[in-house]
Amino acid sequence: PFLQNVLSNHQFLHSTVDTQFIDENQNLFVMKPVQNRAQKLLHYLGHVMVNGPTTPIPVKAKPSSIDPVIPTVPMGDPSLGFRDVLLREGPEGFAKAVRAHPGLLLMDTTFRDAHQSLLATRVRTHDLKKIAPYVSHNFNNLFSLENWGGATFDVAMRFLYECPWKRLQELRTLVPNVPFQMLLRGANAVGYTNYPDNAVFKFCEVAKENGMDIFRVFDSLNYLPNMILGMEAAGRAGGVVEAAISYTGDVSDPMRQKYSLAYYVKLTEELMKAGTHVLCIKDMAGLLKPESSRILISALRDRYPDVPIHVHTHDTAGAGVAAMLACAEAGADVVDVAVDSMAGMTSQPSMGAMVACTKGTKLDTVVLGEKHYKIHVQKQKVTPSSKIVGDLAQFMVQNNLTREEVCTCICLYIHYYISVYLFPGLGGDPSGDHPPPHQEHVLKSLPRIEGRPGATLPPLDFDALEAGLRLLHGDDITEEDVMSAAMYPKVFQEYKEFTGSFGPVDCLSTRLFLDGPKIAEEFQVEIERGKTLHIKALAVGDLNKTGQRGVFFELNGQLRSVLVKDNV
Ligand code: 3PY
Ligand code: ZN
Repeated sequence: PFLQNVLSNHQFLHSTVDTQFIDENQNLFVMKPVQNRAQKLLHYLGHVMVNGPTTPIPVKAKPSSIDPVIPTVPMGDPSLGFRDVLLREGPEGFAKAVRAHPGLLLMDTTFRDAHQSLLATRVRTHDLKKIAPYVSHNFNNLFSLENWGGATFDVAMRFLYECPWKRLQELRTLVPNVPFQMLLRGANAVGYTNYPDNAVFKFCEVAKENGMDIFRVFDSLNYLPNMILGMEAAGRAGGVVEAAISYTGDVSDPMRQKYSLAYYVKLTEELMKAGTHVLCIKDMAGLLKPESSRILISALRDRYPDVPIHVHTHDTAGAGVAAMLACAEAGADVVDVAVDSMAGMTSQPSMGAMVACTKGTKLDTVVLGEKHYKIHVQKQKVTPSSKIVGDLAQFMVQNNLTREEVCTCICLYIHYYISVYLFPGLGGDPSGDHPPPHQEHVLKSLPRIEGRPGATLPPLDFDALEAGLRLLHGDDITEEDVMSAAMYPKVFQEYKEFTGSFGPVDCLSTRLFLDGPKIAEEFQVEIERGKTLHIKALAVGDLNKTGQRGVFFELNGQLRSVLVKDNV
């Protein structure tokens, strides 16, 4: 109608009207096709109603049929937190303030590792956003909130059909006062293999621009060149660098010499030389016990009195709280916990337990009062080697293979996962030798990468990548999209195709997203600020001759239908 009106306007047609404002502000006339997005969402909902969830959920948890009650927050800004120190003093000043803090500090992993460990990383931005203001107002004394990186980047696009960058941006707006922390897999960034160096640098730069503060950098093999590359990328982006040593073995057992105290002390020395702001012990398999914690942390504290020490563990064996208390008593500044309802088992130890165990002592977290515990909101080994080991274990079980058979036969699978990825050096080098089957035996004549794999990869051509994406997906490709495609080209492509067909599914509540609506259910979907769709699910029709069903809705008071192929 707008175009018709303009084209029938005499003045406009004879150029006697000043249209300079329009010429200079053409973006004002880029109208978003609201109807189209609505129709796409109906198509998605119809699809879920006919065929069930589109997202494989490898955990037994089901979305609750009861909408959670979101605790209210007072009007006005939340109290200041450590982020204010960071913004004011920079990473070095932040590290000093952490070290000077009298009690024990906590990082809350609920938004990242806790659900990565317990719920296959399936917690959606929609839900994180709802609780974020409460976290900002009540947990302002946290060292940090781990809410990004690790597997969340990939899973957001691959299974939740949402943009990981948007999650970061939106949470940043809602939580301005608590530092955000992410997990960076060294030269593997948030992926499973090395990227060209410039891709890792750019990734950290864009993450920092979007609100990330602290970068925990690790390598699954503690391969120093891979770690240093990640640390440099995080540091150059202006982030707090937290170099993380992956912990394995048992430093309290004199019989276990490969990963001894001397090994960790030496590695720490290298990381300190490389310039880390914070030192982290990353006990990703939950192996730390109180005695090994005491031995390790006191040795590092004695040698490096000024650096903040941060300890990460998993409560897999149930010893998490005991181990973290021992770490704190031996001089650790920060330990990782998750809110009680998302703690324990393969997740982090419970926040409530840590708070209660330190209350009234010199380690008092001073963070939280009792009221916070009311909030209810198989993993071992470390990525990407955890994936290789998991895949290999599955393959061995499926094919009934013994350890000896794996060591002697070179079947297609082993050829791929071990000889193509691990043994040629794509994953970096472990300390000492690879375990049997030895490299030469598996590799035979295949080439072997010497040194850090990313160092020999050609730089990524961001301009060419962006141009290709624009061609495929249109002009609204952002810098963040380019980085998503750089990390996960195929996953990004599928994510764009999915949202191209099914619209902004991230706007749906989690129950609607996973289960779809019940017949006669009425609900609202806010597709953008101020644009809310009022939808009622009316009926699912009979199967027609072509194997499809009509699904009927009321959309903003008007009857709408979509045809869905019945795959069941
Ligand atoms: C990840 O890389 O996602 C991890 O959580 C490693 O422990
Ligand atoms: Zn972890």
